[in-house]
Amino acid sequence: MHLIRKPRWALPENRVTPEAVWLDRRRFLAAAGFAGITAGIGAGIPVGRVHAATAESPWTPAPETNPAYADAGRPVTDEGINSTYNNFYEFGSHKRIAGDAQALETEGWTIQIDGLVEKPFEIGTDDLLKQIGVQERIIRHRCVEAWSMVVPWIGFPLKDLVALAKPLGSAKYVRFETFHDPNVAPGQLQFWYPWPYVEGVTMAEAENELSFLVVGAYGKVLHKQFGAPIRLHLPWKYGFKSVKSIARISFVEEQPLSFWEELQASEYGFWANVNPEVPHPRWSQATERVLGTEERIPTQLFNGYAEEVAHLYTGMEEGLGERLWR
Ligand SMILES: Nc1nc2c(c(=O)[nH]1)N[C@H]1C(S)=C(S)[C@@H](COP(=O)(O)O)O[C@H]1N2
Ligand SMILES: [Mo]
Repeated sequence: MHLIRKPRWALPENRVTPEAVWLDRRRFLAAAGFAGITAGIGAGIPVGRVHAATAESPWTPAPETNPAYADAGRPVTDEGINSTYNNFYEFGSHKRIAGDAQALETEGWTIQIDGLVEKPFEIGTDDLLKQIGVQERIIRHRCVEAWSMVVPWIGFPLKDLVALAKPLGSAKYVRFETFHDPNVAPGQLQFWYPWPYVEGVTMAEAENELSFLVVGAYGKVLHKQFGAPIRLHLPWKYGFKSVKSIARISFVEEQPLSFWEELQASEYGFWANVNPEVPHPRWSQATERVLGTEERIPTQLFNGYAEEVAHLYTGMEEGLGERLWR
């Protein structure tokens, strides 16, 4: 058989890195020229094998399930499926990053809290958990690539951390930054991406009950591929807003420029609220594929969490309408 080694960008569209393709011309050329770098990353992990390598639950008794989020309306996604199908570009621009993500050292992890706060400080995630109690929430997650899952997260409301940080009245947004260490995360050698991964929310969004800082899943310490030791989850927004492995949280006046927005502003906007009526340039958002069952179901406005968050966007065209993406 005669094999022609095509460059990555010559693959058919459905085989190309889902979330990341169609970069602007400058980045595209850089990507094409250095396609070789990515070739060896992420040797395949068998589908459905739990790739956890996590400690048993450090919480005794087990965290209580928040009764408001005890039922996501469909079954929890199988842990084996969920923990082997992840977006975590620091470890490669494909879904099978679980193995490589085990290189992440989470012992002694600290978060820097700075910007418009009474006094900037650094705090260990362990110390944070001594001060803030955790709960479980069974929550829907919807990726802009039109797949979804249900996860039993363990964590605490972001607003508890906001209270601890004591932001000044001038703070308008919260900016999150992932660690940056190309020695551990080879994806960060892909220089056409604007590392480190950054995301942001308004203060009102940060103080909403639904904004959740996640430190565990499936009753265990958070799996590394889920964004250990601490990641954000914003269930009414597309998944890319839910930044993983947070190393820095800043209170700022200007709207943060996120990783994806910086990469491709025509496809990834600041608000990114789930809305079945506003198609992404590459994917209709009308329906979603449920991981595990592979069922196609209709997508709901705000991913079904309108009751909690719709009021944040009343009269705000950008939050809902055609300007969703830019
Ligand atoms: N630091 C970082 N955070 C990230 C990402 C990433 O590549 N890097 N991917 C995002 C995307 S696109 C999605 S859909 C979710 C995936 O979370 P999961 O792997 O736990 O399902 O994480 C988000 N957070
Ligand atoms: Mo995503």
